[in-house]
Amino acid sequence: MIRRVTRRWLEEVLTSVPGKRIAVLSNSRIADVLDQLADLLEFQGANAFRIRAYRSATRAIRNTSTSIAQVAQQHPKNLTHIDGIGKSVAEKCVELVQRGSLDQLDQLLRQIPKSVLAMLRIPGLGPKKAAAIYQQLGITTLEQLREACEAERIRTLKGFGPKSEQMILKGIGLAERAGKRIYWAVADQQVQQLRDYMAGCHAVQQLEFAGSYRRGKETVGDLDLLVVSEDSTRVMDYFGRFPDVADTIARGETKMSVRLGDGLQVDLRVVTSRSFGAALQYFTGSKEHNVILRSLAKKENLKINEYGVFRLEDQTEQVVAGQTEADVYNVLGLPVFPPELREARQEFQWAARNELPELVTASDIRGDLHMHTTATDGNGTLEEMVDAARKRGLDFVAITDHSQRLSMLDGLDPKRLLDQWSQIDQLNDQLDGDFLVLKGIECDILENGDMDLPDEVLAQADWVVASVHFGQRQSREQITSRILGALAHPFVSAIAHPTGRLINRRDAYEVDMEAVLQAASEHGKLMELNAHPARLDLNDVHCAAAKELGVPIVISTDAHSVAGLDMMRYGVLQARRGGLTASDVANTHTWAEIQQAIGGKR
Ligand code: DGT
Ligand code: CA
Ligand code: CA
Ligand code: ZN
Repeated sequence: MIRRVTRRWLEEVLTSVPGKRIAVLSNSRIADVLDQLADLLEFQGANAFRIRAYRSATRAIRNTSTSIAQVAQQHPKNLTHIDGIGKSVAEKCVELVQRGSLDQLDQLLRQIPKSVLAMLRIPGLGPKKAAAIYQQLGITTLEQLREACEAERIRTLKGFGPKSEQMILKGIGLAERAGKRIYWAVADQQVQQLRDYMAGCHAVQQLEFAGSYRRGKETVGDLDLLVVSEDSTRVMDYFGRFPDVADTIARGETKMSVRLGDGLQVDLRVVTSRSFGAALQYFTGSKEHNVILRSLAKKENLKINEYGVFRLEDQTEQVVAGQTEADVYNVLGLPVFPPELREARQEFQWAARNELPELVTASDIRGDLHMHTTATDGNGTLEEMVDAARKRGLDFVAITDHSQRLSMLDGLDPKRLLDQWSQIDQLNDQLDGDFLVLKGIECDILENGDMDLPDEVLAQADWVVASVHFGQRQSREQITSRILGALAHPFVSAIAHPTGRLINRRDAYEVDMEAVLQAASEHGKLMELNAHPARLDLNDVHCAAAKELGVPIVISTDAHSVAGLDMMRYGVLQARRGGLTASDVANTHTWAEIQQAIGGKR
């Protein structure tokens, strides 16, 4: 186990800004460090009891609401009063909080080759198995590991089989991809910091982030920063002093690339105001979109590049556009495509027919139909979640805690669910029509295709999202038929996170999405776009396919805390990439209208 993808970890993604020093170490951050220490000790073959002690301590640290950092600072002796934390772990906590690192961990990190550490990061491999591979086959790099899998040498080791080779190969792919691209939401935090910082440079006249970030792509490879200035030297000097810059990769007259502390590359280009629009258009991309644009320009006898649009007349080039992005597109007879649509999918056809969709915006959203409370694995109480949703200007929410099968998350059995629903009735009475709380449930679709709760219970819900949490490794036929079954079920309203993927962490399960969307359309059901930055499920392409079939998308935060409600905008961004308008998105409508769509009040 390197780092299981737990809900807490997913929430943490958003609070762990890469490269930023965190003033107070969060519990999950502390647990991550101790887990890493345990991993490396296990890799070295340390005493199993010691490792187990670390593991149970990290579990305890993740599960307590007491701030370990605070206790370690103020009353270090009290640390051992927390269940699961012994003397030696307590000492580690104090050291970590005081020094910001652990001496023992630093030493181990120096001893074990970097490439071996990369092996430890492969999902499903784990320290023990990695150690066996390292010691018995002498494998030290991911490349060697891949070769050994392909040559079927891994299965010669005790405890490994053909299946493990397949798993490792898949894991290598994931680990490699994970190292290269970051979640859009994490890129966004870095962008905000850079924006704030660059605003302090007087030589900067205008500034914009282009590239995949501006297009809202689910993951971002590097950041592309465009600055208008007359003094590129000053801008680049200032940029180089950004506190999180780890090293400068390259620097020229007007171009500079740096690497930030967490490995993220930022490309800076300084341009004149005359060519800002052209540069913004060019560096926003995508490359494929630009290829089409260039060929359209050529037909008009125009040339387009990052400096402007030029007309070729008698061997000379006349500038016809460049200052604004609108000029650049308009001179070619095109509308200004929203950046999210610039992927060379359908945008040019839409423009030709004058049918460019007016994309949904965050302010169109009226309700949030998937969230959890302290009744299961959420951090906010029913009242806190409702209060926070009202403060965010929503009109309605559905409370959708987990169903009983998720027993480790305290999933609700019929009795507890009905209790929660009567609390919701009372809450609605108090709210007196100002806001609507819907009685919902996130009901598991069991391995055999049955729903996790009896029909007579589901029949009383206002809103049921059905999801696959177990048996994700079943065949394409099995999983598809489970989801088709749920869609045919009279009391199911929508399918939650329909492919189960976790970006950079876990692939989507095998499912026939065409058949699923077809069935959703036939039964008048909705499909979720889960807004969590690590999910974004359905993705942009699936959303576009749903739209084609007239299947409404419901964008939901799946919030497990009050802060989780703010993830809505990440979902909206992907919906925009899928070309969805407000009317394509169910939760831009009133609850009464949504009810109509899912077949009226039952
Ligand atoms: P990323 O960074 O991998 O997430 O994706 P992008 O799209 O940000 O790609 P990047 O950073 O390599 O380049 C930024 C933009 O610059 C890209 O979207 C389009 C433009 N661009 C870069 N190289 C070329 C090229 O060779 N031809 C054309 N037409 N455009 C390019
Ligand atoms: Ca980029
Ligand atoms: Ca770039
Ligand atoms: Zn959920």
